[in-house]
Amino acid sequence: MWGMIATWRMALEGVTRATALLNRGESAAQAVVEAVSDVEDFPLYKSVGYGGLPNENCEVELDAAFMDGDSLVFGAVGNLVDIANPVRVAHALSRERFNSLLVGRGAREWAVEQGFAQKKMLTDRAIAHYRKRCRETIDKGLSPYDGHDTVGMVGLDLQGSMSVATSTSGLFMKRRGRVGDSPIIGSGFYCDSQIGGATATGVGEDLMKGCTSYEIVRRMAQGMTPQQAADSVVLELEDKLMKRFGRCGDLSVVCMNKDGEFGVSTNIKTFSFVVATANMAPTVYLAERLEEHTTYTLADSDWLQDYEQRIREPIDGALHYD
Ligand code: SD4
Repeated sequence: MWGMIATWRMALEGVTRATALLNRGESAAQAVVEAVSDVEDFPLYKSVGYGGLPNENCEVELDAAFMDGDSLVFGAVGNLVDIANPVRVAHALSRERFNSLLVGRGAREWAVEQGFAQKKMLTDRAIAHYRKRCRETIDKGLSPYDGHDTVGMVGLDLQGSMSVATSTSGLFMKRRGRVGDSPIIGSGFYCDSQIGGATATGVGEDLMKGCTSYEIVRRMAQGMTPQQAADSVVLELEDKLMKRFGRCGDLSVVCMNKDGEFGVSTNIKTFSFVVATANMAPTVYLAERLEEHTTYTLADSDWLQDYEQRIREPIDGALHYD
């Protein structure tokens, strides 16, 4: 059995390519790194890699991570600037004995030294979004932090090995130097091939309060199904934060166990995700919360078409897509 689950519709093309790798027996590690790299390269996905939205100083600072569920090694980068594929840097760091999590200047210096491709990651389109958001924040009082999606993927290969990878530009308009949950082991991602893997998207400041991904894997180890683990962790965290902190940001998670069974949970209106297994072609689902649990339905062709249109919509002031 092989399988893969990923956050958001934007993962579809990458997952589709990676499933061909998994199908012919390649490793879960390679599958998740290749699939996340595809998302990073696509200029119209505005929350990951090239074309990702900038921080409040209009700089694109990227976070990414990789974890191998066999050996539990991981690598992660935070605030990486102008390197084409942060997830590949994270993957390379996972092979180092020390310095597993590098941020800012140190992360960039190491990436350059290792020969990773440099690339200006700020696009005209992202600048146009930035200008628009500055106007909206002043005119309409919109939160500058709205608009953020992290790609996270869990993969299971034919050998029974599992891996997880994440990549994000973090919260739009974040403060320079801010690091979210995505490169933080246990919060944005966790994977153990003997149990399963999980990854999160949403407001990192809140996801980190629950060590969300580790907690999901821990509950799967104790016998919960992936769906029970995902829902119970998200519901309890939301409940706790509402009671003790008075508010709770967006929380969405996906997970898969070592048998290829998956789970999803969210506290937002529509959370899209992608699943593929040896028995199921890559499929986009839409998850929503009903009372105590999350349900999901197939994304229909209208939704998929709307999505295609939405990501291509012109933005005032943007001359090019990239
Ligand atoms: C962060 N969790 O940096 C990321 C952003 C994200 O959906 O996932 N948004 O906090």
